Amino acid sequence: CLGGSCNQKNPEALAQIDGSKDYDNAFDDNKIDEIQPQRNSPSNSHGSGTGGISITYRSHELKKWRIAPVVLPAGELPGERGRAVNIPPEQDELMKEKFKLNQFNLLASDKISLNRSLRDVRLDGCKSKVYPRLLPTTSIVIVFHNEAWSTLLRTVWSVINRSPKALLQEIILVDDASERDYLGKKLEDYVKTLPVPVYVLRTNKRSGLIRARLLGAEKVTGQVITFLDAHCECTEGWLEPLLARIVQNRKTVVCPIIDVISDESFEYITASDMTWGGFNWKLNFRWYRVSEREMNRRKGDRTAPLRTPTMAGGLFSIDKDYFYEIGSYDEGMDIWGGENLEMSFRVWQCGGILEINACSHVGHVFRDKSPYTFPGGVSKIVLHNAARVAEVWMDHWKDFYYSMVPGARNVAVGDVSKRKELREKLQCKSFRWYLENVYPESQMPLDYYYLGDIRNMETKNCLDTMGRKSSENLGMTYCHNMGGNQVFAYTKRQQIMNDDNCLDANGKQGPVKLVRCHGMGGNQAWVYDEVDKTIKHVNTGSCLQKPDSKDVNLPLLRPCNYGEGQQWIMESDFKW
Ligand code: LR7
Ligand code: MN
Repeated sequence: CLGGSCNQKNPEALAQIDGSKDYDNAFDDNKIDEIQPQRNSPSNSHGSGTGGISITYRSHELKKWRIAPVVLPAGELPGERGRAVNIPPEQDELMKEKFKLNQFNLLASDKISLNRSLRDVRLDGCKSKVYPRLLPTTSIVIVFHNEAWSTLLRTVWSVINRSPKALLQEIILVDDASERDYLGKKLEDYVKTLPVPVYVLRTNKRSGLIRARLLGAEKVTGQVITFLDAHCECTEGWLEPLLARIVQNRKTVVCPIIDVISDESFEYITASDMTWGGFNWKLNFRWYRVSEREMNRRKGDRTAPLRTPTMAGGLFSIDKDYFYEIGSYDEGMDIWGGENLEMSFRVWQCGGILEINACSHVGHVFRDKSPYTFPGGVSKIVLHNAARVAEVWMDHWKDFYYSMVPGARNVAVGDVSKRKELREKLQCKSFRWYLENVYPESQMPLDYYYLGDIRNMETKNCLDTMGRKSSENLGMTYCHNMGGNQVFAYTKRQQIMNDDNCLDANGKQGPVKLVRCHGMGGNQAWVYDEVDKTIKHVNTGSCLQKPDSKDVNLPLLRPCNYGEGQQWIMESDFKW
């Protein structure tokens, strides 16, 4: 969506749908990239059983999945049981037109009942769990800007249909200055006909999702606030597991597993229960595979609550009083972005717990692009919000963000003094504590000597990842001073890393590759000599050398000769 900061689907998971071998390469180590599912089989692991679906997703062709016609069992309406919707070829044009309105297949969504049925996607171990008889009530807060009618109301109906009535206090819809007629009086009239109290609040002036949520939260009369995006579908038994965790410890902030509602076909696709939230140096939220450490803490029980370093941001339950105690949201954040990491860091650093309850599943329509405007400019807003997170919560690790995204230094962060006071008042722990205790698997090194570009003395060019993925060759090009692919940290563990990849070589002559950091030295250990300026590969004793003239972009590993071609500059703010 937003200059590469778009939220990923949680697709690791898609892998487990049919356990197909096609997914063996779906992981780039722990990192879950934009993997496209490949699936040819009619059924899925949750046993819809009735068959009749035939869907082929093709990988490597982003967003060009070929969707074969869906054959519905006789009498079944489109999309029921979470099935994909089939658009006949003659409606192709119309479909494309409508897609632009919300950046998802609106025509498909409009063909599906607002009450559509979904499979019960829970693990068996979840279905048999018994929850406390007395659970708190919750108010559902849904903010939206120009949301489509069918997705918004399907969200509302899925809450109504699949939440125990006694637990559902009310649904609060917050319209963030939408410009579509049907979201006016028509919506107000419609919600009056619903069997539970549903209120429509209006921000009147475009406020962004953070301030819109704050407006909604103020009106909450339930004991727990549950936030949802405006294009979600709750499945059977989604609510109790969230509320039950809060009963056990009111400082727990609980997310469901966020399943994927296809933006192309509106198929409901189960996400993995082996995925948690992390973040990269650009401060984008990212899904990663759950660490061994956390799996062990849960004693391998896939139905046990999962402690997650960060949350996606849109779907979670929180005790209402606790929401305010820990500082609700940062009102200085605009439109979209940043608040998810902000709340994640804040909850952990200030004594709370952030969890994914694997027994709760809610679907969300993930899309590739944002459909709405960002008044003032996308990057300005997103950088502003992220910089506020970095400034308030990340201590000196904010340098990773600013080195990676130097443009953020030129964006005004605004006044963060109130948020810093909050951090003081709540006596929140340091970011080091967070990295050591909550997220030791993160790609933020705990201790490092240097952060910046690495320049060759002879050619004056810089090492560059060229945006390549794990296990591809390291590159080199002219120094651009724009951070990103040319930012490296030289760490106390002797790694030279960019985000989650480390320089790695496994022979005297290289090649030097980028490989997901494993933190165990070996092929990833390098020593920079401040005096002779060499970068020596510990295992082989060879030196990093500028590329040959015939292969200008490929740095080499060669016997050390201490010439300029093997000398590297990384000395500004070097911290020994
Ligand atoms: O100006 C705005 N006003 C709004 O009311 C902009 C947005 N919104 C509403 C919008 O209509 C939607 O209901 O805010 C909600 C979120 O916006 P989306 O759906 O366009 O964005 P998203 O799904 O990429 O949002 C994810 O990241 C956001 C960062 O600010 C929020 O945290 C969203 O809640 C979050 N969504 C999820 O966590 C669902 C799973 C996505 C992932 C990963
Ligand atoms: Mn969303």
